[in-house]
Amino acid sequence: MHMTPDQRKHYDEHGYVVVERALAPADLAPVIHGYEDFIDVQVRRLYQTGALTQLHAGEPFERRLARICEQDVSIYSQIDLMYCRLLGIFEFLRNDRLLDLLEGIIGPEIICSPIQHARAKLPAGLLQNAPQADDSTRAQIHAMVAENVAPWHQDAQVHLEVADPHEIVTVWVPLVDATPENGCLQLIPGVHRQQTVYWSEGFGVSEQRLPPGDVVTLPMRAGDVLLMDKLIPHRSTPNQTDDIRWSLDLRYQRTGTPTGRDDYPVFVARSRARRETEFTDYDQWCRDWERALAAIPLPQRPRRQDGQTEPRRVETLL
Ligand SMILES: O=C(O)CCC(=O)C(=O)O
Repeated sequence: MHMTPDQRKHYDEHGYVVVERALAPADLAPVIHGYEDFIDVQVRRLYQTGALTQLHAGEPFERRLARICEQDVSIYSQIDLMYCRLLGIFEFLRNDRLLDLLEGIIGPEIICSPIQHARAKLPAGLLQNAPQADDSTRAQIHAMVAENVAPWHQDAQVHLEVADPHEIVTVWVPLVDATPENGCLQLIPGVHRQQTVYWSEGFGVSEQRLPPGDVVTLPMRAGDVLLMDKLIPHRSTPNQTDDIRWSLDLRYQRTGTPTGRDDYPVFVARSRARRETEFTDYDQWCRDWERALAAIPLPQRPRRQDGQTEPRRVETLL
């Protein structure tokens, strides 16, 4: 599906657009089934060792991992896509419907940035449902639930300054319906026009430091896709339901531009000019991530050098 002129105009003016029903269930199914299979294998392994006393096999995709986490959190910590490295995810990163939308913004030469995540946003009340968990598990649950609530930030905060002048599009894809109850995204439109990185790595930006503007809450259905400029401030709110709000957030940009995280695997997702450069080697992708993470674990990646809260103006090069 290509972007309509109205969608493109909305993106330019507001710095984001939600494309409803951009993806079919068949586009998301390999990702969801990949996670279901991954979780099932891990659960059965933990059950064998006695770490889990229940399989929770009857629970649906959006709830099973939450029930598991009440007892053991080790699966949760492997869920992000660079650790899990599912074939379904690798294929999804090159999904034609996604790339068609992106082509409307970036043009036909597109790379997939390594700044990409799968999120299993846990219920805020998970700890209350885990009275039997030991102290260490309870502490981990507490931290995991907290890290799932993204405070106000711009995605430009999480790449190095070298990528500041370049357009980077965040693609946010809910795998289940995202609602105000389970912690959908909120954003402040139009801020991209100020061409300013407002904060550095200072996550947890206070409301007082936000650039002025109305906050838009974005409920989305599974199959909808949000495209968002890297300078748009956004956050997600706590998940007040019993289910997990699963989502992917991916980033794409024009081939040849720095991602600002160039120690990690970047690849050509689409090239109309040089088809042979499109990256299709799943095993190589796995090896590339393995090697990169062994060299620099994600928590130790280089960070921006500018101050925690000083605004930095950027001139976008197109
Ligand atoms: O999915 C979320 O809850 C937060 C996502 C986010 O902040 C991002 O993609 O930058």
